[in-house]
Amino acid sequence: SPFAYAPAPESRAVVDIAPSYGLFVDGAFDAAADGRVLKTLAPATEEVLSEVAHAGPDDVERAVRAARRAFEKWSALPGAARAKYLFRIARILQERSRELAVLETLDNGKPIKETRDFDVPQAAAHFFYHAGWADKLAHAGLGPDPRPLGVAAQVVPWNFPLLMLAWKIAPALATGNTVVLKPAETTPLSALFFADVCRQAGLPRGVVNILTGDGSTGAALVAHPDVDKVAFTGSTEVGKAIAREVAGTGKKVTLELGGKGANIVFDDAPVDQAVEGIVTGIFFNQGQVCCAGSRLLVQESVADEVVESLKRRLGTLRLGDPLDKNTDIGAINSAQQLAKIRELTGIGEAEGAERWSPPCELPTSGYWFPPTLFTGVAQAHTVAQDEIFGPVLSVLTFRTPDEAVAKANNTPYGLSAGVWTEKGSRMLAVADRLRAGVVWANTFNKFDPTSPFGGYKESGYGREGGRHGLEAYLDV
Ligand code: TXE
Repeated sequence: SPFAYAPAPESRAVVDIAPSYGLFVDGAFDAAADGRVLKTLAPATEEVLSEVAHAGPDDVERAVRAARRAFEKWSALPGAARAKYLFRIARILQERSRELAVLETLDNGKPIKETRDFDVPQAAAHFFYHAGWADKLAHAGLGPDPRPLGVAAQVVPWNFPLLMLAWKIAPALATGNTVVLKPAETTPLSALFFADVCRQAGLPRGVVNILTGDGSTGAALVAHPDVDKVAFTGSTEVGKAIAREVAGTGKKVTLELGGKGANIVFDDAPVDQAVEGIVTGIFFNQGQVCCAGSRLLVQESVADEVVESLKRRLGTLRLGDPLDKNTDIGAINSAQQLAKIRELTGIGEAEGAERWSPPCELPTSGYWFPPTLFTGVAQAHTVAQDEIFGPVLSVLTFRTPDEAVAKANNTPYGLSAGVWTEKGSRMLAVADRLRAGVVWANTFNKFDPTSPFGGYKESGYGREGGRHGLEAYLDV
């Protein structure tokens, strides 16, 4: 057929991946003190991409010391001087965006159109935005002379490796803090690329240090006595362990944890537009998004129409090679995450919810899961309560706005929600009663560095982005 699908793969040759990488401490790349390494795979193929150093306690010690030394000078620079470095970093991220997008797609498994159009430009946007704050902190409404905290220990997850790094490093540097950041064990490469960007920008040594490693590295970093501030994005379980660890130490902490976002669709919402928002809400990044709209709450009178339309739309999603520019659904990040998705969807079926996926061929190697809907879901079902963190949408219905609000709020989480209605008064009334850090109106998964982001309840505390995000890195 003249309309046959032609794959359009981005060239992986645009980025050089070295066979091994050291830790980035005090401006140089070095092996771990004990020589340990860990491998990082491409989740789409299970090919080993590279070997990175696995930092242990001695490396944590060295990195925190380097950050402490750098803090003296960095925090004493005029804000305008720090801004110049942040602007430079932002521009280099833009200039090297093609390399970075390919690298992130290879290491994470997400589609190139997401890394190209979202992760990398958003990361640059966070550096531009925070560069603008660096010389205006006295006007941030936080008192005349806000002070940096000192050394920030930052632990980030694998779902947005570069973007979560940007959310953490940009505000820390703008406010005069120095950083030791630990990327997730399955996605270390974009953080190491970022270390190279820091060097290229001439950032003074020790201001940013990158320790690759696993949870034990993260735990040692968080526990280090010379750390002043801990910023964590990851599982609720580890977030709680970190909160216990820092309790009583005086370290400041912000936590951005799990979610079970509700996308609430009223009967007056335009169905096609809502369906697009529902799809973006749960299938963006294979649903591995803390603020994913993983529960659809649809008004009973339009439930059948919305679900039918949603099924037709899911049939058009392309799953496959993440480097293909037409791919909508990439690979799941790790074997461990895939196992968790399989387990929870298995429980969903066993508990009696009805499971549906469009016909969809999965590649034979790599970690893959098809777009999946659960209908006939009750409030108490595991798939309505637990964060699956995969391309899996649970559909529930409601009759009245009160019922929609009650159901949306009925989880231990409170990170995100979406409301779809043409009625402005209803939009405002419902949004007001949702216990979620972000509520999107007739859209979903929209982000901007000017907006504070963060959770209620077990989704964590503190905000990242916007003016409120600065508070997490300042004493006032
Ligand atoms: O998270 P972990 P995992 C959720 C999602 C997912 C589940 C498990 O539901 O299925 O968590 O994912 C580091 N002290 N989210 O196991 O372990 C770890 O090395 C300090 C939601 O990958 O929390 C990594 O760098 N650090 C989420 C980071 O914490 C520790 C994003 C996150 O890993 C540590 C990711 C410790 N004791 C998963 N243990 C979101 N909020 O977006 C591990 N780490």
